Amino acid sequence: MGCSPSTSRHLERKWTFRPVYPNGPNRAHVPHTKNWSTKAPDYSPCVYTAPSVLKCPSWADNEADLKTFKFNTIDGKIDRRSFSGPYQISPEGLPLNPAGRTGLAGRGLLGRFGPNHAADPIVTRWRRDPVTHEVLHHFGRPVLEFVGIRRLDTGDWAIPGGMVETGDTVSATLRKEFCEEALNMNEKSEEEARAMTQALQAFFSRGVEICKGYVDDPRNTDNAWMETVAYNFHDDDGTVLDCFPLQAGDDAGAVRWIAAMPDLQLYASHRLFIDRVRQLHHAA
Ligand code: RP5
Repeated sequence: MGCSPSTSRHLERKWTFRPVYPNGPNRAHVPHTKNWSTKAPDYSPCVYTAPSVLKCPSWADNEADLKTFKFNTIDGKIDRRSFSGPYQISPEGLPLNPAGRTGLAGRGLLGRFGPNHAADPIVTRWRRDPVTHEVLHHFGRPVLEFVGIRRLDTGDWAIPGGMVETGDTVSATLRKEFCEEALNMNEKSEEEARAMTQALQAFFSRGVEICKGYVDDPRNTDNAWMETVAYNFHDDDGTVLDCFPLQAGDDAGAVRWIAAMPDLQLYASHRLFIDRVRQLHHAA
């Protein structure tokens, strides 16, 4: 099977896989029934919020204002609703992870108490023979490939998603994250960036929703968790993306087209999203 061109800022980097909390606390043992409605008297997780979050950057909640947050609603400009429906609040006033206990309390590396909303653009095309341009098959089914990035934090391959910033829409975030992480738009001139955004506008307006909900992200804690909206943008004849060479940017260490095969190992719940895209396109 032919390899597609890919570029990377960090090809020389020696990749290792790292846990997201290498120097942080160990996760406490999670009882068999991690559900909040089941009492767990011995459950006593560490409370940990990373110093970078406690510094109160614009993307994080200020812990001092905790009592004023309106959970399960749109709180001013911040959407604190979960795709899973209303979540419980602890007697201390902290949101409780709808998936249950995680072994770690506090926010860890996440900025918001409760749901932290992200968007994941799954950009796909058919894998083609580099010479004949014929679509390649595996056991009679066409092979899809998607644009994946290597995360700088854990070293995992992932979909180039990112957080929905306050005031931004999901659709704007999908395009922005792809352009920043997979096309290195932040390093382009204003003119180039504008041309790129315009050229991709139609492509990014034809997305198909793949998944909306809780993500099994390694940063999740008892009081803060990731939720995402993943969309598929498919370049059926490969002509749209051919005009844009991949180049890693922002918090992506590398970028490439990856064959969407069933045995992939990806960050968080991303493999599940890719499986759904494969089914959608009746791919191998
Ligand atoms: C995952 O974290 C989401 O699916 C999304 O891909 C990503 C967003 O976080 P950052 O990449 O901005 O750290 O749970």
